[in-house]
Amino acid sequence: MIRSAVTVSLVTESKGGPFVFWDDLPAACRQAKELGFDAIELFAPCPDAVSKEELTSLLTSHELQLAAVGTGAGWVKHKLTLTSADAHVRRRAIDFIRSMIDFGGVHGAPAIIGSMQGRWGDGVSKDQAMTWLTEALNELGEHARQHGVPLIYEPLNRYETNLVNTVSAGVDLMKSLKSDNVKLLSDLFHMNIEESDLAAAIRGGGPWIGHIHFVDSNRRPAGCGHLNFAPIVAALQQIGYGGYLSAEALSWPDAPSAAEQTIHEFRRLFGSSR
Ligand code: LER
Ligand code: MN
Repeated sequence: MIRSAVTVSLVTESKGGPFVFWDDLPAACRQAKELGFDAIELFAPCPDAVSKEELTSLLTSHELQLAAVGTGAGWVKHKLTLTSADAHVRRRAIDFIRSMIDFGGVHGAPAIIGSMQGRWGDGVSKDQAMTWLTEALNELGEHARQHGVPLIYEPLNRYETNLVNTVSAGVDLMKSLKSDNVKLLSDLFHMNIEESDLAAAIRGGGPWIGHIHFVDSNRRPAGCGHLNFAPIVAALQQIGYGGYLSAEALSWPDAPSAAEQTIHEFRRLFGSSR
């Protein structure tokens, strides 16, 4: 069954970024519940930003799931990437993601590797960067297995990485891994920049797609840009997608309106068919 999620950021350095709710996790959970979301996706500065007990209590009292946790704070706060020329930085990046996998894993949620993948250049060849990325995904994918969750890897648009920009390049990377516990994230904002046909790209991603960032062309909530969602919904149904559509969108025009717009659009698109 396709389920709805809404993002919550606790990372002050990311202010202005594509997250719906900010700073106040209890208030975000209350509003997510009131609007009828199935889950939240959490962007936290570090694994001890919220204790296991507090998060369990917030999720259970609001009957919410944890859809996923982001790891981008490792980049935003500490400038760590998996493809840095500096071996010490690469190791710290892996350790940070490992700790975020454990943070989400105890709540049954996968961690997402997006901006932590970094980019090639500055003395690092593309081949070298892809080798480091592959090694990290294999190691971290197997680490996630103990929690019974996959590791989620996100292709990004060309302005954010030069490693993997499309779903099809993501599938090639997934096929090259030793670990079979890594899945792709399809973010409709990035796809709108990189794909020539979003629905065809989703069909090509098929079973490799494990998470969706549900957002419009301009990173505003779904329905506030120029994406044509009908073929995207048909493609998701065709591949039998059964994960989250998670609103990683700007808080536009404000957080409550962005969340409300997202859930209305989600219901309009999926109605009773999910
Ligand atoms: C960044 O643009 C993004 O889409 C995030 O999900 C990656 O961490
Ligand atoms: Mn995203």
